[in-house]
Amino acid sequence: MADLQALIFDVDGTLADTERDGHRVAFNRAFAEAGLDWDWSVELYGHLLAVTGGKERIRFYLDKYNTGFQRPGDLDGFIADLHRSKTAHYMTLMEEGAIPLRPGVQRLLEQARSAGVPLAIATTTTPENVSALVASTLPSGALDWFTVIGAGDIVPAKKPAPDIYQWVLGEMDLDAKSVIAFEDSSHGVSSAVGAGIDKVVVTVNDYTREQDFSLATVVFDQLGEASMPAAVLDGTAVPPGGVVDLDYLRSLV
Ligand code: XBP
Ligand code: MG
Repeated sequence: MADLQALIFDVDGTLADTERDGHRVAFNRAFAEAGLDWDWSVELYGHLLAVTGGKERIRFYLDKYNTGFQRPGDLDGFIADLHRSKTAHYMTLMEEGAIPLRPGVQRLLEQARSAGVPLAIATTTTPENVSALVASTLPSGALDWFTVIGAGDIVPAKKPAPDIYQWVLGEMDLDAKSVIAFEDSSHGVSSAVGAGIDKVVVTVNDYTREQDFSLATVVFDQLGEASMPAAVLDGTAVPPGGVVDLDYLRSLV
């Protein structure tokens, strides 16, 4: 049995349910501030999540859902400005404590730290957003819990491309077969699997519940606490007591 050498976490939808009440709201505030009458409803945002990355998502919206918009000459610059404003709004939302961590996340992070199992992040979102979420939900200095944070434009191709997981594995000099990735979306699973990681634990949310997770190792509703056991939605390896802990994760590797 290989050793479990690291846990690599996605952020949006996995550490916290940030999409509907975080990113979506921040996008809408940036649009309003820029004098745009765009409004990304909860439902429309579900469609826009087909594309990862905020700048890429704005472009996808214009290409597919708002084709009549009179585009400025410098579309890249326009999108970059909008996205900068969106990031600022998102960070404000996090400072206000808008989004808690998902059940079991802090427990598992702390358990891994105590056991000396390295932690890392592989996300599509902007690095400042990761810092803001961690600062608002975990003890001071918790960003240092993560040996490596792979985020945003550090790689050119975002999930479902494998680049961000490959980058994290390379930075930590890890064998893909000795780590576990945590994801909430099929794009995230594809990215991890594409990087050679064959153990991917999924915790679904309202936006991703119906996606195809056939490449995942196991699919849960959440990571579970003793008082709130996780339900296995797909997979055969059931954690004792419904709590996804290190013993259970080691048994997967
Ligand atoms: C997360 C995303 C992100 C956020 C927005 O995907 O798609 O784009 O929605 O973040 P994943 P930015 O969880 O698969 O990494 O606006 O900072 O790009
Ligand atoms: Mg995600």
